[in-house]
Amino acid sequence: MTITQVRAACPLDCPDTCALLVTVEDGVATAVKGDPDHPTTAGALCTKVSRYAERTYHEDRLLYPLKRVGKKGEGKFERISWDEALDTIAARLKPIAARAPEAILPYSYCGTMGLIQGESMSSRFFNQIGASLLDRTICAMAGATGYKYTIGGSVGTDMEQFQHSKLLIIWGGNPIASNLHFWMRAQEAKRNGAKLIAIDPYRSLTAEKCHQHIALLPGTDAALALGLMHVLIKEDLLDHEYIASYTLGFEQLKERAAEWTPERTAATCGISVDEVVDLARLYGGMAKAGEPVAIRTNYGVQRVRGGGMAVRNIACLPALVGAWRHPAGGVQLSSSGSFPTNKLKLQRTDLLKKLPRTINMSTIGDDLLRPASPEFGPAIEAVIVYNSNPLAVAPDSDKVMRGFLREDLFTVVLEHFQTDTADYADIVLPATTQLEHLDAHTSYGHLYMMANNPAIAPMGEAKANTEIFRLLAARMGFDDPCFKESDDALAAIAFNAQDARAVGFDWDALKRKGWQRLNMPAAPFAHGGFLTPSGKCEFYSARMKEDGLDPLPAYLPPYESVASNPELAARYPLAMISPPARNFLNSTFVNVKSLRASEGEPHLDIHPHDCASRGIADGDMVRIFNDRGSFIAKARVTDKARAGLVVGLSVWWKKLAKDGKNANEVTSQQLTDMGRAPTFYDTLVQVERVAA
Ligand SMILES: Nc1nc2c(c(=O)[nH]1)N[C@H]1C(S)=C(S)[C@@H](COP(=O)(O)OP(=O)(O)OC[C@H]3O[C@@H](n4cnc5c(=O)[nH]c(N)nc54)[C@H](O)[C@@H]3O)O[C@H]1N2
Ligand SMILES: Nc1nc2c(c(=O)[nH]1)N[C@H]1C(S)=C(S)[C@@H](COP(=O)(O)OP(=O)(O)OC[C@H]3O[C@@H](n4cnc5c(=O)[nH]c(N)nc54)[C@H](O)[C@@H]3O)O[C@H]1N2
Ligand SMILES: [Mo]
Repeated sequence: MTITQVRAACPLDCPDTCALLVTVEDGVATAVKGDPDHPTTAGALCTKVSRYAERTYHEDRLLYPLKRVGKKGEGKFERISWDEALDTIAARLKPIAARAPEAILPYSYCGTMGLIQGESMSSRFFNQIGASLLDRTICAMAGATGYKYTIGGSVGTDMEQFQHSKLLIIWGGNPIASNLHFWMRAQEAKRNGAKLIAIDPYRSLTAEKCHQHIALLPGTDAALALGLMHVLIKEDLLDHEYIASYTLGFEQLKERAAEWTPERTAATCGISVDEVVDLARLYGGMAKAGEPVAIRTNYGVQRVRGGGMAVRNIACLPALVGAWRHPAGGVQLSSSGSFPTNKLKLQRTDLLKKLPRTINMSTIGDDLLRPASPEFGPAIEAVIVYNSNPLAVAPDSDKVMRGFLREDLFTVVLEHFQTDTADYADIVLPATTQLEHLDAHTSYGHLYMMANNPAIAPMGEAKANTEIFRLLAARMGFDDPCFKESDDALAAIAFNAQDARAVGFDWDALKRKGWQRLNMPAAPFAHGGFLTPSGKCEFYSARMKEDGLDPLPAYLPPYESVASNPELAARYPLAMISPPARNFLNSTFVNVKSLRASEGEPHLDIHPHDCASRGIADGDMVRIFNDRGSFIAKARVTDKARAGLVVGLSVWWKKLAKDGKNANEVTSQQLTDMGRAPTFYDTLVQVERVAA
């Protein structure tokens, strides 16, 4: 027997991007472990990725190309050859490409975060066609945009420093579930005497383990940040020197913050005046005493109408108190902007003959149903889905489903499994998993370039995304040499070796080592150097003004809340959020039995007050509904959800739920204030008991 260890990287959409060691025995992957030498992975993996081999060898893996023989959505398919699949696709796409290339739409997101199996050969293919561009907004665009206006780019506190923080504010994130290796460092900080505070409408697994939990109303974080600024300024808990040297617009900010008294803030956020004042005093007071104070903010705050502004306001706080001076101070939203990637070369944007229209992935429901018009352009006639499961993850799911049901729509899905989306495909193509293909990775939590070596041969007739698009390009008659480049050749240009941060990047060396740290200072903004046009932390943003936004930190109430929309709340009085479940990764892993068993079945956490009037008891089946749709879940009566809030951990595969539906039946296609992102956590619903 030959046993080898292969260096790999976790492909999942999670900030941790772990370094993996895959044990291969006679060509079979028998174990997936965390690399003990990689500083952030530190030998530990989440339960999901420990089961990655189980997922790869799952009995339901798609192993052959399939064509649909039943109705759309029915899930009846028949095996075909690769030749038949590729010929069919090319025959359908060619006439559309010749007549109205923008009627072709790629739909992809982060099933893999890989630079190679994500958007490289695929983008080249769609650029050559001149297909519609996809605005990939579904996750992080609101917050990234708000952060960019303020800080200049997705750069923040180095994850490897958080264990030295003395105050850690975990703001709109549930790291025990979704950022485990940050949480390990937060635990270390706690053992070193740090105070941990969670700001979250829900007592998540993480909030439960913090010293303090501030349970504000969803979508009110921007107001809380303004209230904190008010107290910091009023009580002079400021770093005047830092403000004078490295920030822009303090005088205007001061005026704006003056409007946000603790009383107004507390009323807006549904918390106490003391919670506002005490948090500001602790944060500003510790910073003034020279202690490192850090904020780990995450995407939970930005899935609401004012989500961009919420992140922007939070990102202003460290500069006010000079927290950036310390490596273990500041704020982290994402580290993705630290990586000098070569996306233009990977994606060959220059292949575009003219700039096509852009379709927002978050409004795919409406857009698939839109007829041709001068404003919209041609109706969408063909969708190629890869690395995504829109039927489960996109908002306003009934419309998404009706879109994909269109008889005249040609749909191709590249997948590992027969997902909810694959059920609507005309052609399904089997894709390889991370154990079977090569890739290069960045991270949005840490600062390491990562390599993923294939550990095993492709299962069945599965092919890597890149190979599928190479074959399709050949069938379409594309002869640019870029369609012949190998995955290794692509990976070799993934990072810009001329950039000081990636200096010395060499793909062969990275493949051998598995990971390499970027050259980044431990405290990125200790001496200013913000990535904004002014080089300062912009309390006042001229770019926001140009973009038609309030140039100062502001508060935009949710579209749907009791306070902001009383008419709607009269019918649908409960706010609903649907954050990630610990044992799933969005909709990935829902079909892995052991992980699904840990989650049980779709649940709805609901406060005892909200149950009493509705006659709901723990364990009852309830229907959650609004004008957009409904789904069924089992009620868990608990004060983890504050009164007026219900929580349905997500994202379930619809076809594995009793009613064939999930939380996105009730979420809306309204977009955020900036970044054109979805508002998953800006949803009013009613809940009723259903007969067993
Ligand atoms: N296990 C697991 N890990 C994951 C994922 C997964 O599905 N499962 N998904 C991955 C992906 S794609 C992402 S983007 C990240 C997301 O990870 P996080 O950014 O951590 O985001 P969420 O888990 O969506 O939300 C975190 C918390 O925000 C809270 N929240 C909801 N609304 C609000 C609000 O208005 N204000 C505040 N302050 N808090 C609010 C929720 O209750 C939740 O506890 O995690 C990644 N990691
Ligand atoms: N209600 C609600 N909805 C949400 C969210 C929420 O919090 N609440 N979170 C949102 C967020 S943050 C995000 S990021 C999106 C995530 O949305 P998606 O990016 O669509 O994520 P997944 O649901 O994990 O689906 C990814 C699919 O890609 C497939 N895949 C993985 N690797 C490969 C590969 O190499 N090749 C191919 N062809 N396929 C591959 C997987 O099998 C999986 O089915 O969901 C969003 N939807
Ligand atoms: Mo995400």
